[in-house]
Amino acid sequence: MNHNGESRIGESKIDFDYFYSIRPCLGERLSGDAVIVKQQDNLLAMAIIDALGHGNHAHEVASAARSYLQNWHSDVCETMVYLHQHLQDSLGAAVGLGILDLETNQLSYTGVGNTVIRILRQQNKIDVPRLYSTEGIVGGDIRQPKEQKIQLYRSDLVLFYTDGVKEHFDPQKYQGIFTDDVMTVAKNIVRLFGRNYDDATCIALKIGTISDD
Ligand SMILES: [Mn+2]
Repeated sequence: MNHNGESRIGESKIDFDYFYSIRPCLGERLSGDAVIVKQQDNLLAMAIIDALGHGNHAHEVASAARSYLQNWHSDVCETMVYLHQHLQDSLGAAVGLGILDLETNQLSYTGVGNTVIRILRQQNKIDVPRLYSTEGIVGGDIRQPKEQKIQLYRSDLVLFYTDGVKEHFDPQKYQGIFTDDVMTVAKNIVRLFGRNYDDATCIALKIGTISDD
């Protein structure tokens, strides 16, 4: 579950570092949440999946979604629609999909259901536009997915988490959120803000150095 990534493209260089932490619901051995982070050329795809319910059955649905997403498309909405079709005979899932262009540092996002994407930016407390998921259940009932784009900058912290983590947790309640490494951040968010009676999952992605030399 520990991954570090670095990408060098042409003359420019963008580093990123990520880690994800998945903790099953109290009393369950398997999680109904799943994560995939996969780089292909200059694109980094990230998905967070929260299958309906928890336990074994949810785990199977989440695993099916995860396997399917091994072959993601560069268009987030297209990927979401295909995944929706793939999960049609299942209980369904909430899914957040992000694709980061490592040349431009632009993040495309689409989400269905109650997974959360949150971007924390430290410098000057500049407000970062919020990205939203639309209502629905992937595999059940969805509207046409909407793509949202945001420009990321060095030291931005991108968090994806499932509803087992408090949606509006206060980052101020975690002092080291901007200074700790991504492994510590992902684990601490689950530990500090997770609910015991649901699967709780967090992906922490930190944008690193961008240089043209
Ligand atoms: Mn959940």
